[in-house]
Amino acid sequence: MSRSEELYERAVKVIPGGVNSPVRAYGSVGMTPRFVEGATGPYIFDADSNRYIDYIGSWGPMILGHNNQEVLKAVVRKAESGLSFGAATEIEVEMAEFICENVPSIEMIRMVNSGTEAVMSAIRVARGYTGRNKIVKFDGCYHGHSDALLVKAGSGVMTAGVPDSSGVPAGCTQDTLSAVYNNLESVKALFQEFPQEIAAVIVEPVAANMGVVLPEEGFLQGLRDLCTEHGTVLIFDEVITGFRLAFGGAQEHFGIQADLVTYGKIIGAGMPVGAYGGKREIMEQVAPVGSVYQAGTLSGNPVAMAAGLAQLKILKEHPEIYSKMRLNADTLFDGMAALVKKYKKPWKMNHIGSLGCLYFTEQDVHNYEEAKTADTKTFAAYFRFMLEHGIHLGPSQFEAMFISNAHNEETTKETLRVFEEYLRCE
Ligand code: HOZ
Repeated sequence: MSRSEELYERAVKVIPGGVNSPVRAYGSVGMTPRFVEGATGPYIFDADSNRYIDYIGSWGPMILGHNNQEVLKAVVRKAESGLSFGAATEIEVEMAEFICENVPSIEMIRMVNSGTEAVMSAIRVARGYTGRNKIVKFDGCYHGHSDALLVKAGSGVMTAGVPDSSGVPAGCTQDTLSAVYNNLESVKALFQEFPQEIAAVIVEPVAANMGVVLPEEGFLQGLRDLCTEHGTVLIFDEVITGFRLAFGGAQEHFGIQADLVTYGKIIGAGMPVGAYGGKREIMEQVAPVGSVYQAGTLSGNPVAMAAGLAQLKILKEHPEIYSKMRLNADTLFDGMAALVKKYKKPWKMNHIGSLGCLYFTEQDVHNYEEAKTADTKTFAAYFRFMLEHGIHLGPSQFEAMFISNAHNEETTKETLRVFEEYLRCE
C-alpha cells in the first residue's frame, strides 16, 4: 500500500470523504487522492516521493510557481513578529493602498479570508446599497459555497451530479436568479421580469469552474450596460482571473470596469485570503461606516498580507511574467489541440492567458449546458494516464489547468510528450 493510500485510509475515518474540499477526493475520476508532501517551482511531490508537473497551482494563486523564495522570506519575516492580533496593522493599509492604486475600479477594499467570504459579503453590500434583494448569477459559474450562490454552481457541485446543494433552505435561494453564460438575452429577460428588483449581477469574467469558458465579444460589455441602465451593481468575481489574466485582472484584459470586484487566494499568494472592493459610495455601506455588517478576526491577517503583497509587488515589477506565461500557455494548449487533431479526436480546447481546459466533447463550449456534454469517463481515463506519467491535473473535467511563471519549455515538452503517448494508447 502506498503512503497516499495509507493516509487516505486514515483520513476517511475522521474527515468526510477524507478531504477538506470535495474535488480533492478524486471521486469524479474514480481514484483515491495523492497526498501532497511539498512543491517547488512547477513541480509537486506526493507522500511517496513521486514528482509531478503541477497544473493546479493551488487552484490559481501560485502565479510565481510553488515556494517562491521572496514570498517565503516575507512570510517568515512577518511571522516572527506574531501570527495574529485581531487588531489593525500597517501591512493591511499597505495592501489596501497597493490594490486601490493599481486597480482603477477599486477605491476602497475590505480583506476577508476566502473567496467564498468575499462574494458573500459583496452580495450583502450590493443588497444594502440598492435596497433590493434579487441577484443574478450564471449557470456553471462558481462563487464559493455560501447558501445563496449554490444554485447551478460549477466546480465540485457539477461533478456531484446535483444542481443545488441540500441543506440550503429554499428561502436562501429564492432571490437567486440564474442566467445562461454568454447569453445576454437571458439576462435581459430577468431584468424585464424583475424591474427595480435586481441588486447585483455577479459573473466570473472568464468562467473557470466549468472548465474554462471565454466570454464572447460583447457579453461583459452588455452586462455592464444593463447594470448601468438598471441601477444594478455589477460584480466581477476575479478569484481566478484577478492578477492572473493581466496585472489588472479581467477588468484590464477586457477593458471593462465592474462596480465591485471579489478576490480570493491569489491576493494571499496561496495563504487564506479574500477581499472585496470597488466604488467608494458602495464600500462605504460597510460597517463601521455604514450599516452592512461584516467582520472577522483573521481578516487582514499580517502573515497572509505579507505573502500576498510580496507576490503582487513582484508581478507589478515584472510585467514580462504575463507575456512569458501566455507564451508557455499558448505553446502547451495549442500543442495539445494540434495533437487532438493529429489523432483525429473531436475534443475541444478552450484557453485564455494562463488558463486552459480540454473538453472531451465534440461540442464547442460557450456555456454550462455545452460544458456538460463532455464525456467525464474519458476525462477520468485521461486524468489517470497523465497522473501515472507525472502530470498533476485538476481531478475533474470541470476544473481549469493553471500555468505559472515557473512552467517552462521543458515542462511543456514533457506534458505534450505524455499527452501524445496517451493519445497513442487511447
Ligand atoms: N473549488 C475548487 C476548485 N474550483 C477546489 C478547491 C480545493 O479543493 O482546494
